[in-house]
Amino acid sequence: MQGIPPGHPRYQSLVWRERLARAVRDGVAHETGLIAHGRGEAFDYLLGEETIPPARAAEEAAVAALVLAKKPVLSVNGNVAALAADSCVALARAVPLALEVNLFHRTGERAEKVAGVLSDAGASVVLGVHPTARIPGLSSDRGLCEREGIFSADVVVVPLEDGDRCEALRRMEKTVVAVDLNPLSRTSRAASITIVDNVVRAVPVMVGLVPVMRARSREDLGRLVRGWDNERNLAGVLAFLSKRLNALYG
Ligand code: PTJ
Repeated sequence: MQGIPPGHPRYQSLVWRERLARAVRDGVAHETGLIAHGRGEAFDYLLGEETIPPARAAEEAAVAALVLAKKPVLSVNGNVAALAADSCVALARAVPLALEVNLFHRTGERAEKVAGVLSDAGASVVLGVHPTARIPGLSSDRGLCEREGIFSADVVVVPLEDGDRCEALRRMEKTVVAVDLNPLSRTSRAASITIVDNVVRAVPVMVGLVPVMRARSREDLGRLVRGWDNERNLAGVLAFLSKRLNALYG
């Protein structure tokens, strides 16, 4: 990326920042998306900026749920479009699943821009620009969705989510897969399967796992999803974190 020396020790992190800053300038990401990104960066730093074993296990369970799903949908906001549009489109093709724009700070113009980023990345259909339904019990614009998309989906992937919609989707008895670097967030605790990993790593890993999971029997995948203990996995993330931090200056 222009102006960032490739040899810089924090090169990749600076590239993601620059990408997000540009997305804000272009009206794709909301300005508060920069704050959300900073919080994510801090957690990622603590995790060692890698996909840790409990995250990998959650990614496997999530892909198993997607492969078994009748109507899976991936929800895309401004930050996700800025950071992971290509891999979201790749996941949409691999599973296959529907892509739906869903914004907290919603304007019609930004919804169209986010859809435009996904189309430029190769998506043929993007839902959510013209919402036709509302998630019950959710008064924010996050509640606006498409009847043929998130509203009637059985599995919904929600990267960088807020707790309210995650809880509302669970009340609708959907399987909710969250991607959130903060293992303590309300979203992380409310989701059915929480992937504590950076969306820039998590989605490509999930794309790679689709053929792996498809090779397993449906009974085997069903056992994996039914037996998933999200609280236990989050405890595993926290145990990993404390062990890592204690070992740093141990
Ligand atoms: O585009 P909009 O209008 O829908 O707005 C999107 C933001 C991100 C601004 C909105 O969803 C928001 O305010 O999110 P929160 O409530 O700040 O939550 C974001 C969560 O995602 C936090 O727990 C962060 O730690 C986490 N997070 C931030 N960056 C990443 C991340 N998780 C995974 N990968 C990241 N790159």
